[in-house]
Amino acid sequence: MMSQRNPIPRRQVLIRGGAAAAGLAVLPTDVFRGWLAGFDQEAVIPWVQRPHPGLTERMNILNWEELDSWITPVGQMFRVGHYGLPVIEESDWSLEIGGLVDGPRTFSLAELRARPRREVVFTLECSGNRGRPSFIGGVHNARWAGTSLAALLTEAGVQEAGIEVVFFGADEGEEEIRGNTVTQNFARSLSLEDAMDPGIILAYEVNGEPLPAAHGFPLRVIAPGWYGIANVKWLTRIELRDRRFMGKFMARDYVTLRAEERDGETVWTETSVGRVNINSVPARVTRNGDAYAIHGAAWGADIAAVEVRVDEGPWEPATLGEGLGDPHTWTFWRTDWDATPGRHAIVSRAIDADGNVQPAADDPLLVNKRTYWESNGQLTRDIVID
Ligand SMILES: Nc1nc2c(c(=O)[nH]1)N[C@H]1C(S)=C(S)[C@@H](COP(=O)(O)O)O[C@H]1N2
Ligand SMILES: [Mo]
Repeated sequence: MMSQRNPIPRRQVLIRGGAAAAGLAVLPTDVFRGWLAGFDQEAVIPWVQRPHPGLTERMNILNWEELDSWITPVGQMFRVGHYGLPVIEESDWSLEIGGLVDGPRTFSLAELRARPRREVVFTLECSGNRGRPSFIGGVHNARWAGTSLAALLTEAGVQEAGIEVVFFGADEGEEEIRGNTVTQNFARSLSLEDAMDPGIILAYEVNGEPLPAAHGFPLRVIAPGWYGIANVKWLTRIELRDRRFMGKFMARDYVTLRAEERDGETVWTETSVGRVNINSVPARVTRNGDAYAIHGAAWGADIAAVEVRVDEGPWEPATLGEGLGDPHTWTFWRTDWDATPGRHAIVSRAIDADGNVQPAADDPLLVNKRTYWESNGQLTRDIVID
């Protein structure tokens, strides 16, 4: 579905503007703390488009200009809860495994912690991220620790008919479904095949701390390669079923509606939001003396290259840094920029190991999409250089 990569044009030498230092807006957070080696006194130049204060307040979305560590500190992680925040006491909590298994059972948190420990760094992105212009910080990269889901399922003995693994959270809400008002727990599922991916863990720690309440205490699913919605927090029950699960967050919300053209005919498709898509953003522009640099992140695929374009200039390759080689974490990138005074538009595009290119904002794949989830188009951000 994505276009193939074009040859990278040769770098063009732009004519530098002088007096760049005059009137530079210096943010309080702009002391560069060693993101990529080389500079120790970089100032961040703010984007024209400011983060949405309401979203920052409500969801704690990432302010890209403040991003200075590859691992997102817990205090800077965005958070989502569709049914509010359930507060769970460890002593009242257990995890149940049931449905089509030979050995249904419950686990205390201590029993889960006693199992083999697995750690994974994972860039978790809300599938609604980038769906609205002000929502561009719904992503974090954290180190999660827990225990293997596949091992637990294998031990429970999944029966022949069990094809679907449903994860229930403790959070619940009232839903109106075809004239019925019912109280439901948050739930998402994976096919058994997907759930047996050895990379998926049931996590009880993030960045070395027990999960904070907002991020799923005491236990959550961490499914590298899947959008945030699949990473069920406040997990209480895992249930094996004999047919596809069609709960609200599988089949009513988090459904992507697209028009696809086939032989000149429009076919409307609806798919459940699931695996992540390739993405990148320009995170911040810095100045150190006369030297400007554009820094960003790319994720959602095995990132092989990132290219950056300023105004109507050529696409220029960025230098890839931390995270390179791990398809489940973001890869940081940077490129030097010969900035000239005035307003500039900066856009990035990520390219994966198979040569798939992050779609342009006007790619039919995105233009023909009617729902806001899975908006992974190239992001253009504006900046003014004095
Ligand atoms: N139980 C439960 N799990 C949930 C959700 C929820 O509302 N309830 N929201 C999901 C969504 S939409 C996202 S983007 C991620 C966000 O994870 P975070 O809050 O740890 O950043 O949690 C997912 N897991
Ligand atoms: Mo989400």
